[in-house]
Amino acid sequence: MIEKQVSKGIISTYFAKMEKCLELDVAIVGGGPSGIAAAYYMAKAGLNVAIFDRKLSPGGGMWGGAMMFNQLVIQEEALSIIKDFDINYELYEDGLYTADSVESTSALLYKATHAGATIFNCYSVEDVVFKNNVVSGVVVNWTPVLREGLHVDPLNIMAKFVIDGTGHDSEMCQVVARKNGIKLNTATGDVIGERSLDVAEGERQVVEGTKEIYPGLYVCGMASSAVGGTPRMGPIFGGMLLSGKKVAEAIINRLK
Ligand code: 48F
Repeated sequence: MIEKQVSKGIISTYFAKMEKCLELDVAIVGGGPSGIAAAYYMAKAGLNVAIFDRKLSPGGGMWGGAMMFNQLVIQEEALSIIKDFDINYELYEDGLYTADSVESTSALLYKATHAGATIFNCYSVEDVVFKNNVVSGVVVNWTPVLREGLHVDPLNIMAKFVIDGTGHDSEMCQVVARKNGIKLNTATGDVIGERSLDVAEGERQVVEGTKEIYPGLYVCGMASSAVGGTPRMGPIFGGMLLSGKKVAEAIINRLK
């Protein structure tokens, strides 16, 4: 019966995929550009890595360009990453390039999954696993369960490292600091909150601030700006991609 085969095919392969991810090398919370770029480079290096994103369509703030004008700007320093993802680009001026935001986001998602990263959409990460004062995994639930406010317990996913790629709210940093009374690796020990816009400084500091923010927990992309108190930068995306690549390289080195 084809009807039964269709259902069984989905269920059995989905749960096989999920079981493979119950113990990860790296759990990435948030499938924005920085998290997806990180997933791609780590999967390519042979790590078992998964992204958990609460939306139906991961990609974060990359789909819409700026004010829904679906173009992006990328600076020279990040061009090699654009090339790694086979994204078409055009020179605009002064070392600045433009690309189509829909093509760019699709390319990131395609390349990351094709390289072996697993993406779980419609998953909200509501907490971390915190063992012996080390972040050791994530606690996940269906986004619709949380939206409906249903009283349903989550599942646990263990990971050698967790990356907070949740964007402007740096949700994992917030939750770790709030629930466990610990100090983060920031100037104040807390989540400082992002500063107003300064493109050049924002782009520089988002990459500089990409680091292990607490044992077991790394931060990348806008979550790095938010936790470290550095400026936002608007719709220039080189810093996000460079931040994703930097966190991938740091973790690959740790796990070598
Ligand atoms: O914000 P977002 O795009 O992350 P990013 O990689 O990139 C930022 C840029 O898009 C842009 C910018 C560039 O100049 O400023 O804003 O830092 O994507 C974050 C993703 O995380 C998901 C959310 O749905 C989005 O796709 N997310 C956030 N919190 C959670 C989450 C959570 N608790 N659980 C699961 N997914």
